[in-house]
Amino acid sequence: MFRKVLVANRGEIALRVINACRELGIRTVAVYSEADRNALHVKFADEAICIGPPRAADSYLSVPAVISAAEIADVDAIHPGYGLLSENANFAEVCRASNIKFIGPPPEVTRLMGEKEKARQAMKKYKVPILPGSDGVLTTEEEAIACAGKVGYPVILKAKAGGGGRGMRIVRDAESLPNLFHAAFTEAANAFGNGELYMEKFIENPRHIEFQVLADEHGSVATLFERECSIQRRHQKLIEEAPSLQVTPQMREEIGKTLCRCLTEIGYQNAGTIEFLMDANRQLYFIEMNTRIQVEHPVTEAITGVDLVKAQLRIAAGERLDAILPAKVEMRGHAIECRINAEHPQKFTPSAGLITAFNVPGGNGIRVDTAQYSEGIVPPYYDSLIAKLIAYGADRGEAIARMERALSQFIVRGIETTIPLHQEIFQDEGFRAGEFDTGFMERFLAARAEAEKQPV
Ligand code: MV4
Repeated sequence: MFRKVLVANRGEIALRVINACRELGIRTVAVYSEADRNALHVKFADEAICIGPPRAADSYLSVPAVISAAEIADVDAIHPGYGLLSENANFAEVCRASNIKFIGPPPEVTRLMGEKEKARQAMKKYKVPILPGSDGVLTTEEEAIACAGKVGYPVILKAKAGGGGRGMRIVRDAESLPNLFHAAFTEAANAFGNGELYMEKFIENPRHIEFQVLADEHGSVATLFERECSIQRRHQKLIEEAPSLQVTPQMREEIGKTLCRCLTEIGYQNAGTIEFLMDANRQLYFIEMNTRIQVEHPVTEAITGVDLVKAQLRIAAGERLDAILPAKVEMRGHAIECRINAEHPQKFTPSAGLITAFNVPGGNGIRVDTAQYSEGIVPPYYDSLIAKLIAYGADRGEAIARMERALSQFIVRGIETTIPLHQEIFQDEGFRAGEFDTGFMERFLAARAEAEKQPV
C-alpha cells in the first residue's frame, strides 16, 4: 500500500479522499490555493502545500505546481478527485514520467474515453448498445446530411472532444442542418481546440442512467449497479439516486455483464462510470464514459456497502478486486443524494461569502459529505457545491422521508443555498412517484414561474 498520497483537489472530495487514506493508514498531503488557507482539507491532511493564487488555472489546474508539490512532499501517488486534473491524460503521463502513481486509469484509456466518438466505437465493438449514428467523425455537411437521412430525424451533432453537454446541436430537418453543423463545429473548435463532430439519433427527454464499475490491474472488472441522474439543470445534476426504478434485475444483470467484458478488453483500471440514455421504451444506449470517481458515488456506496475511494486506492496499489470486494456484490435498500450548492435557489446565481451558521443533520440513514463549517468561507473562484446530503432507507419511501427530515434540519446562514429548492422538488408528486426524465427540472421551473405570476 502507498505510504503517502497527494490529494490534488479541494472541498468535500478532497476531504473524502483524505478520510479514505486515513482509514487505510496512508499519510496525506493537501494542496491549496491562497483562497483556501483555512479550508478543512488543509486542516485535516497530514501536510499541506500552497500551490498558487486563487484562480484554479493558476493553482489546482497547474500541472507544474501540483507535480512540484508532489516531488517536494515525496509522495507515492496522486488522487485527483473529480473535475480539475482528474480526466487529463497529459497530467497522468507527467505523473508516470515522474514516477508517481496517478490514481485513475492509464493515460491511454483516459484519452480513448475523452474522444467521445472513439469511445462510442469501442463500446460498439464489444456489444455495448449504442444509438444509431455516424461511424466516426463527419467531415462535411454533405456527409452529415447523408448520415441523418439514414438515421432519421431528429439527430444530434456532438463534439468528438466534448462531453457534458457542450458543443451539441439538435437537428430536426435537412434544411437546418448546414447552419447547425457550422455552429456546432465553430463552438467545439473554440471550446476544445477541435471542431470534429459526430452524429447520433436524438432521444427526446431521455432518462440519464449510469453504471458504476471497479476494475483492477489484473483484468478483473466488477459492476456496482446503476444510478439514476435525470434530475439536472443545464447539465448540472441536482439529485441522484440508486438504484433506478426503471432498470429491471434482468437489464441490470445483462448490461453489467456486457460492461465487465467490454472494459476487460479495453484494459480499463480503477473506478469508472458508464453513462447511458434510456428512451421511452426503456432501452439503454451508451453515450459517454467518465474515468474518475464521481460526485454522486455515495449513493452507490450506500446500497452496496463498498467504499469506492478506498477501492480506488487499493486497486492503484496493485490489489486484486477479489481481495477488495465480497464474492458477490449485492445491493440493498435505496439511497438519494441532494447536491447543496451555494446558489440562489430561484435564480441559480452563485452565492459566495462567509457562512455564519452551519448545522449539519445526522441520525439514522443520513450522511453528509462537506468541507464547510460555521465561519467558513465559500470562495467565488470554484464550483458552488458545498455539501452532499445522502439519505438511505430500506426502500425509496424511507429514503425520501429521511431526506425531507434532514433537509429541514440542514441550516446554512450567511449565504444562499439550494436547500429550499430541494425541499420544493421533494414535494412534487411526479418526483415522489419516480416519474421523471431529463426534462423534469425545465418543466418544474416553468410551472413554478407560472404559479408565481398568479396573484394569491
Ligand atoms: C443526448 C440527448 C438525446 N439524444 N444524445 C447532454 C449531456 C451529454 N452528456 C449528453 N447529453 C444528451 N445527449 C442523444 N443522442 C440528450 C442529452 C441531454 C441530457 C443527457 C443527460 C442528462 C441531461 C441531459 C439534458 C439535456 C440533453
